[in-house]
Amino acid sequence: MAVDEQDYDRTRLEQRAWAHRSRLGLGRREWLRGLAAAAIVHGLPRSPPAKAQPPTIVKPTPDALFRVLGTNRESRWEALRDTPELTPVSHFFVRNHTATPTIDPTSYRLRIEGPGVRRPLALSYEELLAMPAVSRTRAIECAGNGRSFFGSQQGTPAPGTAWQLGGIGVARWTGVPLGLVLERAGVSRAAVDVLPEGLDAEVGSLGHVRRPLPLAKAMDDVLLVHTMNGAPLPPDHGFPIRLLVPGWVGIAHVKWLGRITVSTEPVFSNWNTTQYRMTGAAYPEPTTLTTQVVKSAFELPFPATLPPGPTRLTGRSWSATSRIRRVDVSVDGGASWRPARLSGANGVGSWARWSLPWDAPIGEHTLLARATDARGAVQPDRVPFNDEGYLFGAVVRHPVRVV
Ligand SMILES: Nc1nc2c(c(=O)[nH]1)N[C@H]1C(S)=C(S)[C@@H](COP(=O)(O)O)O[C@H]1N2
Ligand SMILES: [Mo]
Repeated sequence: MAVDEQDYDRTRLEQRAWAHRSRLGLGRREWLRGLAAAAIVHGLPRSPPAKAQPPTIVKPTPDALFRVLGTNRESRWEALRDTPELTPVSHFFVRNHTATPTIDPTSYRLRIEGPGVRRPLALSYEELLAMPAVSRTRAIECAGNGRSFFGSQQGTPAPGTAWQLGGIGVARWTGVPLGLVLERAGVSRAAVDVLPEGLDAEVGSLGHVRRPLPLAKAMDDVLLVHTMNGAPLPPDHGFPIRLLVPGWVGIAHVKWLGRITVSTEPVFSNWNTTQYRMTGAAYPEPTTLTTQVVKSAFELPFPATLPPGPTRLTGRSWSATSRIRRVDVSVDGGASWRPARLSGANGVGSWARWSLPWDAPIGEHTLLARATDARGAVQPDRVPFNDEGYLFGAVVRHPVRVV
């Protein structure tokens, strides 16, 4: 099997180091000693490269939990049904433009530099772990989540990764407020933009993943994340450090963060000029993608097959900027609607869980779920097309066969 043993060993050691930490109630220093041991193994001579295809993802991604989409893995909604509000790492989607890199935490540095800071910094992993941290429960969702429905539902297919609705996960992210680090770096009043950059391989001519953030957002609620759901950030999700940019499209949450350049002029990269923009006939003035839109998903296979009789339909709805106020469900292709019962935390930027009883009759059915958020944003029946198929927020028609 195409598993890189070196990567695997390292992951396992990290997990063991963390398990020790929680079992023995160890502090950060001891935990880091465990990670150092991982780095020693990491430094051992590796076996000669024999495999044709290096793996792009480190963690196991079994077929029961994920759909393979090139270098990415989409979560299956029927598998998310059994998960609590926080998506376990085992079920969390992966979007890699290239491949998960192996980063040695002992030599890792996060550089904060550029004309917008007076005191450039190079922070070690240990220094970052020792800084004051805050935790936020937030979704990370790919801007292209739902893209396949532009084709299957609106007859205008968009190029790019053909996500259904599994390009989203919610986690408890813990890390250092970026604003705090920028202040330590002596961010100047002339600073305008902040450009975070990933340490993964360059993406062809686009270079490293890097997408500017305005200073105001960077100083507001952005985190330098080192901990996901209470454990060290796993390699596939950005170990040692990733950005959390609450409410913003997935690409903003740069993984394997190596450098943050603070500029005194607006900066541009392919990642906000040619990619991740809304373009097309409906967008005569192309706009940059920023926040996500309201969406809903049934916790069922797509398409689904169910036995006849009473059942409970379940699903989740989410919005980048507010709680979910209501969810209406149709089991007859949109002819009639009933309100679903909301449950769970339903926090801002997370998701609401909902359910609705259904006495499923034999035959072919189309299920629909339409969410309204607390600000009154409602999922439309159709969304205007954009060339790259971003932000598909229309109500999805979910085919179900009852046999
Ligand atoms: N360095 C780097 N950061 C990255 C990416 C990447 O390929 N490289 N992918 C981005 C995209 S498009 C998304 S949707 C999210 C996915 O995060 P996840 O893989 O942890 O689910 O990471 C973002 N950050
Ligand atoms: Mo993405």
